[in-house]
Amino acid sequence: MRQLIKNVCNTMIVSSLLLTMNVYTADKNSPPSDKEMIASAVSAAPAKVSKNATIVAMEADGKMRTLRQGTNGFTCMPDNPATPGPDPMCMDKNAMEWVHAWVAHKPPATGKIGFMYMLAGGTDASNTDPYATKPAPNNHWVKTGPHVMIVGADAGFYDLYPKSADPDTSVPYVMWAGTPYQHLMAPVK
Ligand SMILES: [Cu+2]
Repeated sequence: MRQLIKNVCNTMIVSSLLLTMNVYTADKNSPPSDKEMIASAVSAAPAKVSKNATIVAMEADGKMRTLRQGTNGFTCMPDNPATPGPDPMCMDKNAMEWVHAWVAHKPPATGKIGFMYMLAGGTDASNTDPYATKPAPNNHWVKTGPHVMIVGADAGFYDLYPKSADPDTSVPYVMWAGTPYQHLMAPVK
């Protein structure tokens, strides 16, 4: 999901990525412009998907602001600038509802399987706690490269995959196993 680690290696990769994609201007402390947020958001999915997707930004109060209306049922969200790395995502309608439920601490709808792209990768504070914002002594950051996610499936689906607190992120694994927000993280590279 969206929490990101600050370490030298990652920051260097991120910086070069951002330079290449023209996502940020020279001043990284200023909030990104709508144009920059759109450029970040579309990097999460294949070009033909993100081209026709709705782009939304999450405001500080958790509300969504639409930056661009789309037509293909996908919604893309830019990198969260509060976290030091790229973590944009593009998702279908069911996954969008799932994200809303997660942010609101509400149970996700049952029987609504959703699909998300995170082709720019992501880093999470914890593989066990959906609301961790930083690593704990026994619970370090989880880094995942470009991946896709299946959310909202039945428990029996997730039972097919590893649920380690310290997962091998180079193969499919379950994040936040046993919580209402468990989901499959499937690398694509
Ligand atoms: Cu993810």
